[in-house]
Amino acid sequence: MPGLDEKLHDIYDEVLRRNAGETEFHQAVHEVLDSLGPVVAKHPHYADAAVIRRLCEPERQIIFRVPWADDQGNVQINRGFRVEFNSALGPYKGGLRFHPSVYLGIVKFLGFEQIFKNSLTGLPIGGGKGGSDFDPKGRSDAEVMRFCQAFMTELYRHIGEYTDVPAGDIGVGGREVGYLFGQYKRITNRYESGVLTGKGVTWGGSQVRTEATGYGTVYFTHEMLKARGESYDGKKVVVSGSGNVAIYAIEKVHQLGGTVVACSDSSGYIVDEAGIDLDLVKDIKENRRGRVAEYVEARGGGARFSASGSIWEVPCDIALPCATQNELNGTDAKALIASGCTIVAEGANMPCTPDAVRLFVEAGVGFAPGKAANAGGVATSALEMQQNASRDSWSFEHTEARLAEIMRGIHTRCLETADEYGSPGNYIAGANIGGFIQVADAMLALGLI
Ligand code: NDP
Ligand code: 2IT
Repeated sequence: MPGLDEKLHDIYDEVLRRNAGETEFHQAVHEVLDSLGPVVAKHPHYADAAVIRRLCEPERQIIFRVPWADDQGNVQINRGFRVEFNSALGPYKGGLRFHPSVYLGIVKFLGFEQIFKNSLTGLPIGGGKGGSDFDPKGRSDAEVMRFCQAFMTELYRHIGEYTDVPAGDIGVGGREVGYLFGQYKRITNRYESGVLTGKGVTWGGSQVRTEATGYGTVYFTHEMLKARGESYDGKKVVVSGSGNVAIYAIEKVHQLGGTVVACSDSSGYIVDEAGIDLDLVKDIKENRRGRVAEYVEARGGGARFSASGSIWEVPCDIALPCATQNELNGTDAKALIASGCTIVAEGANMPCTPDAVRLFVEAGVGFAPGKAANAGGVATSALEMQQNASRDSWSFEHTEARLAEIMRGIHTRCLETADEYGSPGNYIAGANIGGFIQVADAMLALGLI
C-alpha cells in the first residue's frame, strides 16, 4: 500500500511477511502506521528502539481446541483463541467474539486496535482479544452453556484479574459472560470478580456496561457536533447492526433529540422514517433472538425491510456503523456523501474500508475511528474492574457521568494531538498518535521485554 515513510514501510513489509493471509490484521496495522509518519519524524527514537516493530508482534497467542456435545449428543469441535497483545499499560483487556468468521487474523486485528483504544481511555489496561469460530445462531441455551464451559475449561489458566481480563464482543453478551464466569469460578474455586467484565449487576457487574459502547459512541459524536456548533436536535441518523452496540447507540440518539431511521442485521435492513421503535427492536433481538425483518410485520405502517442493497443508501445526517468490520465500502461512502451525511463514527471495530475512510476525509466529513468512538465500552469495563477491586458498586448516574467524562477526554485528546502533529481536525491521526505515544513511552520505560 502507498503512503508510508521508509522506516514504517519496512515495518509494514515485515508484518505482511510474518502474518501471511491475515488481511484484517494487515489493514489494522496499516491504518496505524499511516498516522505515525509525523511521530517518527519528530521523535526518531520510537523507530530506532524498535518499539513499533515490537508493538506489531503479540506478546502471546493462544490457540486451543474446544470440544463440546450438542443437544443430539454429537461431538462438535471449535477453535478458541486468545491473543494477549500488549501489557505495557495494564493487564490484557478486550472482548471475546463468537462468530463463524473468527480466525487468527480477525482476533489479531481486534487485539491490535484494542491496544491504542485502551490507551486512549487513560485507564490502566493493556490490549488483547479472543474468541471462537463457534456460531451461536440457532443453538439452544443449553448448547451455548456447554460451549462456554468447554471454552473456559482451557481459557481459565491464561486469565486473571492481574493478567488478562476478557469481556464480550460479537456473539458474546450477558448470557455468555455468565456461563464463562460460572465455569471460571467452579474450576478455580475463587469468586474473582475482576477476571471478566460485562457481568450482571447482581453478581459483580457495573451499571452502564451494557449501554456503554453505544452510549459512548453517541457521546463522542455529540462532542464532534458541539465542536461544529451543532447538536443532535432534529438530526437524521442511520445505525447499522441491531446488537448490543447498535441498540444503545439508538437509545442515546433518541434521548439527545435525533431520529434513527434505519438499522440492520446480517439478513438485511429496516427503514422507519417515523423513527425506529427501539422497544420493539430490543424485544426482537434481546428477548426473542430473532431477525430485524420481524420488525415490519409487528410495526406495520410505513416501515420496510430490504434483504438486498445497502443500509448506507438511506439518506442521513449522521452514520454510525455498529455491526462488523468492512461493512461500509467506497460505494457506500459515496452514497452517504451524496445524501449530505456530515458525520461518520465507528461504533464497530474497523467497519469502514480504507477506501471509504479516504473518501470521507477528502469530502470533509467528520470521521471518528472506532479506537476513539467506541472506547466507551472498554472504558466502562475498566470502571467495572475498579468497582470489583474495591468491592464497591456505583450508581447508574455516577457511572454514566464517568463514561461521559471519559468520552469528552478522548475527544479533546484526539483534537489536541492531531493539532500538535500537523493534522488539525483529523480524528484518525489524533486517535492513532495519542494512543500510540502513551503505550510506546511505557514500553520504553519497561525495557526490552
Ligand atoms: P452483537 O453480537 O451484539 O451484534 C452484532 C450485530 O452486527 C448484529 O446485528 C449482527 O447481525 C451484526 N453482524 C455481525 N456480523 C455481521 C456480518 N458479518 N455481516 C452483517 N452483520 C453482522 O455485537 P456487538 O454489538 O457487541 O458488536 C458490534 C461491533 O461493535 C463489533 O465490531 C464489535 O467488535 C464492536 N464493539 C463492541 C463492543 C462491546 O462492548 N460489545 C465494544 C466496542 C466495539 P446478526 O444478528 O444477523 O448476526
Ligand atoms: O472492542 C471492544 O472494545 C470490546 N469488545 C469491549 C472490550 C472490553 O473489554 O470491554
